[in-house]
Amino acid sequence: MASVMSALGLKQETHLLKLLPEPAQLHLLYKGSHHGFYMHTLRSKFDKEGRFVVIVYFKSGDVKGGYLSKSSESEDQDAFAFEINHQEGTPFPVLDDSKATHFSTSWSNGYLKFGKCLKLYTENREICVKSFDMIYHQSGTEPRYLDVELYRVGSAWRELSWTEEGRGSLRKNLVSFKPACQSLNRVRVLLMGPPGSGKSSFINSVRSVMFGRVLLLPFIGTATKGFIKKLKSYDIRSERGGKPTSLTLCDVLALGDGETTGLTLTDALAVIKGHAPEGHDFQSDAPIKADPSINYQIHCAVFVLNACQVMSTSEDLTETLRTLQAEIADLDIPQVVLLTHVDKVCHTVQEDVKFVYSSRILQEKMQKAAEVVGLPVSYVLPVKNYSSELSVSCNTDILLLSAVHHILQAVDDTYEENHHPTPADASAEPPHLQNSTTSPVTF
Ligand SMILES: Nc1nc2c(ncn2[C@@H]2O[C@H](COP(=O)(O)OP(=O)(O)OP(=O)(O)O)[C@@H](O)[C@H]2O)c(=O)[nH]1
Ligand SMILES: [Mg+2]
Repeated sequence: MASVMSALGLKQETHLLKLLPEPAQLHLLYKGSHHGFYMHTLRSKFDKEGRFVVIVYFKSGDVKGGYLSKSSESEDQDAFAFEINHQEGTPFPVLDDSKATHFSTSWSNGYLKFGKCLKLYTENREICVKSFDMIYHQSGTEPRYLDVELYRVGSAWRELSWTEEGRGSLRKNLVSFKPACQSLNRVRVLLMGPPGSGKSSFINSVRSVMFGRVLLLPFIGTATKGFIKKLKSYDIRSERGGKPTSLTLCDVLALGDGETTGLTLTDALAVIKGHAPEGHDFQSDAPIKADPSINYQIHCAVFVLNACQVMSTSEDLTETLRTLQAEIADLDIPQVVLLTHVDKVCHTVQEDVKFVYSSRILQEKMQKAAEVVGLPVSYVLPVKNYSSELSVSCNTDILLLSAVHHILQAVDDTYEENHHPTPADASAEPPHLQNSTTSPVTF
């Protein structure tokens, strides 16, 4: 099927996706201009079960179609017809509501019909289209309609439960999370990325999720060389004034475009190995004097990239990211990529982040992010940080919590397999946290 190209434009697809009952991906099964305009060919492409979309492209540029939630002959109350133009997609409830869609069994004079809105039927063995009272057919050299396509409506490529319950259980998972590796009491996660990629915003956003309202903290800002200059750790508490969860997120100076600006490789590795003091000021040009007596080891390295900029990542930054990736892999420390600003690259996602795993644009950005860092796409976690809104919203929370969940999962997967507790691990806990439930971090 790879050689058969869908005629559905990206904008049309996003309008269509919004009409569907839940986030989904479309898989092209049939295209008239490729497979032939025969009703029986179209009919043969319907699987026994499933959800489908039929689309008719008219010569005028109009796009009309219908959605079926089952391929059987029985009534389909969820079916609807639709029309898509440049601005929007409009659904039409099927007019003959007792038979929302009807599919004839006999292909010789078979038809597929969505009430009175749209009917595909056979005339002279070829498909004709009737929309309300207008009839369109492929006549001679002057086609009245251009193409017919059939898509299977598949699940989004990653599935998440976009419900209040889904949010609740992800939140609960974080609150009750205990690392599988018993010598780890806390999981320290380091966020690294270019200036403005959203490292500090992610910390602020995760804390906002837990507190149930968007926090307005002073550490978010824009500066070409990086706004944050110090190594700073933030415990994630279950609620305002509540107990810290097992997760600590660490913020550092942004990565530069090469070795001459921003966080250096030596400093990054000193931080990851846990030999850098909390509060270390990277502005002072001196490299960190790694102090092996300090042990604030990082358990997961997160590369934070901005989805708006990922396609134009400079060669220098790519090299920095790949070098770091290789060095960190050598230390047996798990790594993931956090792809921020997903709301800025796709309109559908901007309206609702639940479309993040249906969006072809996002899929492309995630592939590029994986390639830039040198990790598989399954390690890329898209998020939308809270940046302009004042209150939290369920689906944004879900995407953020799901990213946190995958980070903790990566830690568990790695440390369960690779980690052989050594005496040094006993002090993997920062000294001030041992035997104490209170943390020096005041947030
Ligand atoms: N729309 C949108 N804006 C974001 C997102 N994440 C961050 N921002 C905005 O991007 C800007 C930079 O975010 P920061 O969190 O300060 O970026 P940073 O990576 O910490 O930057 P440095 O500290 O300079 O290294 C801020 O204006 C944020 O509000 C996002 O997912 N979506
Ligand atoms: Mg910052």
